[in-house]
Amino acid sequence: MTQQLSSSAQKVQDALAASGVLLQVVEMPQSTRTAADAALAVGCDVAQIAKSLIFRARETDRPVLVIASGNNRVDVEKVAALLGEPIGKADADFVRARTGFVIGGVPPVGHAETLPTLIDEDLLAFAEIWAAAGTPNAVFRLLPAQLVAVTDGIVGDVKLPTKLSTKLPTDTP
Ligand code: 5CA
Repeated sequence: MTQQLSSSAQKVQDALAASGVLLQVVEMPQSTRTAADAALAVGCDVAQIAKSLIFRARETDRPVLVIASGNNRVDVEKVAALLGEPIGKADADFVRARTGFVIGGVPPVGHAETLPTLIDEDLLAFAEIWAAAGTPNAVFRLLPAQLVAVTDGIVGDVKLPTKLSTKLPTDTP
């Protein structure tokens, strides 16, 4: 049985179909607004959630899409170096205006305009991953190679190094 999708989720489903991939958007009863919510809802590791984060290029004012593994934080300096332009944070209004989607549902495809896209290389290690599909409770499952193909993204190192310890040496007894 095929479920009736909300219009935002249908936009993502249509964009996927137009790319020629057989992927199915699903609307969950639970929230998938954050990576942690999405992992809980679909029953995968949070690292397998492909977070679609929008940044704002400082010189050209264009939106930039960074797709990161759910438990990584994005290093804006690394993204700027790959892009060749400094970037800053985007606010909720900018995200909605330039992608056509609200934060918590921003998908990797189907945006109002074509976005330069960078993909966290850590996502390539998984057999399957999950991405947002236009609303805070819509997602779809895909292969990492399909994410690269449908977004035409550049795969690279975009993550902040993880802190090994927050303790100062003086904390040690
Ligand atoms: N649906 C899930 C993944 S399937 C999802 O969209 N998760 S997310 O992490 O990609 O989206 C939430 C992200 O939106 C946060 O990581 C954060 O970077 C961003 N965000 C949250 N609140 C704001 C805000 N007020 N302004 C700008 N960005 C925000």
